[in-house]
Amino acid sequence: KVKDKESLLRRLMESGGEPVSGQMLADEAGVSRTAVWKWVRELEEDGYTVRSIRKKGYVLEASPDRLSPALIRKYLNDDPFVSEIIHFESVGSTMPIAHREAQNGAPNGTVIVAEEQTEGRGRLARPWSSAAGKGIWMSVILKPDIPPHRAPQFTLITAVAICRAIRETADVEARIKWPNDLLVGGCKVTGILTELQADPDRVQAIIIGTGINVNQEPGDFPEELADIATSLRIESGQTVDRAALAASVLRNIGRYSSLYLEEGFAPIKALWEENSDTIGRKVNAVMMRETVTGTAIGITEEGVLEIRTDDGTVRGIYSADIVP
Ligand code: BT5
Repeated sequence: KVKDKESLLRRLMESGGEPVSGQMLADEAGVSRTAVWKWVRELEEDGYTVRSIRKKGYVLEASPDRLSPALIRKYLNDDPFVSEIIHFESVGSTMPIAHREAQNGAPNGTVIVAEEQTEGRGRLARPWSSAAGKGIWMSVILKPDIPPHRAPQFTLITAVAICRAIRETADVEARIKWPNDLLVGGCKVTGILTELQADPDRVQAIIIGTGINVNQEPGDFPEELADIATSLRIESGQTVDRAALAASVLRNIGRYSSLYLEEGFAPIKALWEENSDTIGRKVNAVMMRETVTGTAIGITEEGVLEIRTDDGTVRGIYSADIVP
């Protein structure tokens, strides 16, 4: 039902190019035709082109490159996972907003997405570069009924989901670097940040932050990232539709979370290992107090990375930075 500019946009998108009568929209919304016209004006201010055809109604002629909830929903095509999409032009970080929403009762599948983050962050409060209109800076709220020690597996579930979404939407093969990076050609294209609200024995909410570099060109990254970061556009040579990619990421997070909750970690583990850039490599796992050196041989059911050191012992790594 039409009730604001977002729902009006959805209606115009669904009409598939047929004019939608202003009077009909006004009646449906229980507002005046002038109010409908004001929503149309707001859409035009957001960069949409809406044509008004006399005696027939409104037609959506062009959409800007934006992560508008209506556009993401169009691509989601009735997929049941996403409950609400909250969109911002510019925020500090989507993470604290998602935490607040989760605490205030937002359901499983609530999504916070921003065109730009001015204080995007990674693990250990490291900065995450989030230029306006160039990527997918998004936090997803999940509320699975699981004990807290299983929560880190959602980083791996998300990595598998984003790999697939990137393959489907941008035709780029990304590889997973344990625990939370996706790489293309050795450069970082995506970072995942998983945070938790939990009681001692039960998860209240998992907040999954996804930072996907989509349409940056080589000169767009800050200097310190020039050699370590890449984007889907740089890798594929083509601009990627961010809304289509965001929808695919969300659909796949929904799909793989359900698979995990129904069948356990085994199917995820297999997919993860298939897409892994870490397994089989000689690595250094750098942790706060020590560095473990050896060959990465696999992940456990808990998502712990196993490294066989040179003296043959196998060490389980819960959290570290992996460097060559
Ligand atoms: C991560 O941390 O990779 C997790 C990044 C999560 C970002 C999302 S965006 C939506 C949500 N809201 C947030 O505020 N965050 C989440 P970590 O493994 O600690 O990696 C951080 C490091 O990646 C930095 O120290 C840089 O070296 C590098 N980096 C920063 N921005 C980058 C970018 N855009 N692309 C590639 N590498 C980047």
